[in-house]
Amino acid sequence: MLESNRREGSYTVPSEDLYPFQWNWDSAFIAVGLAKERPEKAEKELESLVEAQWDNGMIPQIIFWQEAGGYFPGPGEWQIERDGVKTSGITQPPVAVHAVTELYRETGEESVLEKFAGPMERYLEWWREERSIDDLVYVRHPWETGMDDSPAWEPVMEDIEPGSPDYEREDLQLEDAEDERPGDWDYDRYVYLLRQARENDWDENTLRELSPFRVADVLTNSIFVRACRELSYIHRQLGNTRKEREWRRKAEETAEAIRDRLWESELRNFVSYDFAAGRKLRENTVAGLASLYGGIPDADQEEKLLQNMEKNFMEHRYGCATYSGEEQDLDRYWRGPVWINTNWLVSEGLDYRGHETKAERIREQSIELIEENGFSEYFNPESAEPRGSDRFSWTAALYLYWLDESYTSSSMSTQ
Ligand code: 2M8
Repeated sequence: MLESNRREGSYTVPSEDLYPFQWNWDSAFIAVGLAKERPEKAEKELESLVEAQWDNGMIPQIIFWQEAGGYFPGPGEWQIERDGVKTSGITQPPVAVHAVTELYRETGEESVLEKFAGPMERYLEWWREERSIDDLVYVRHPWETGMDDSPAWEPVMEDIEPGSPDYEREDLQLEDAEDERPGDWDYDRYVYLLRQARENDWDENTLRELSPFRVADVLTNSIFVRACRELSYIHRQLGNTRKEREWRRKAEETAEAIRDRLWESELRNFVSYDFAAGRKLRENTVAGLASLYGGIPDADQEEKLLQNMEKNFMEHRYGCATYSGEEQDLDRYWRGPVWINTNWLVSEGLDYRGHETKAERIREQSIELIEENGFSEYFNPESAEPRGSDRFSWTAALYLYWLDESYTSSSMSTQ
């Protein structure tokens, strides 16, 4: 399936029917999954991501290497072409840095580190320079978080008056899409934010003031911290002691800001912060649990986070649900279903912090879910029924990662 989703021998589309281009964090998860069995393909996957990197260091969310129908918003809507490459004008969480170290650990090839150290460093510097306020990184579109219609974004989206933008969705052609995909209310605002940024030439200085969506997403921040740690590890391997220390310090600065400013004791979870309105977005989502992956929580926070996880995210037949709260809908996108990439982030995080049994349970449940129901985009946590696209690449790639019997957590070497 991964072979048939690969294009031009280099990158893999998330799925043929719904997402016919290259996506940033999808490619990173795919490279993680391919690193052991097909390292040369994992390397190509990352090379094509880096090839589309903007001069300012940003790696785009979508790269339109070739024409394909069936997706909105396509290249015509974004209207961006740089050095002959068409892309979108936003990014996604920087999982790619960890994919590089994963590939290195599997192959032992120092050339991998030499090739990717520069681009990954420029990417993380871009986050720090263009997208951070007081040590927290922020996103300016729900698509940048990867968890597009998370209930956490609702208060921010409610403050946006999108008018009646003219556009046509393509995703509703998929069977049951109306019950599973984000609604038109969300899409009107997605389009509004896209067009506002386009009208302002994607200029981060302007948008930092103007965009109504400026959110320190806890998931992106946790992944950013982990990425800084992985970059520090890359520098250590390459003998760059000064940079090794510098990136470890940067990781710690953001980790501290998350601990101090994003903890929500009533929920026993970390939450995101809305810079535009100056408020916490108090929703209990898997994004907060992924703080484990960044090694964020202090001992007390960690104990409470694990209690919350057991009670509210592992209560179904299959864990982890992506959201627990009033807006929960176990069939709809990022509002409750189990996703394999967030299960990977949480289980890696649990291993990282020494909770191997809990990590193992999530892996076992994920493997069972996939073996009985296929490589779906997401799953209903109670009925296990497949949802979304049924040939979804990161589901297959992370399944390969877990299947490997000699599986050992890669995370320990960066501690
Ligand atoms: C979904 O997001 C795209 C926009 O980026 C969409 O719905 O059109 C999300 O699940 C995101 O996390 C994922 O990277 C992307 C491609 O799989 O699809």
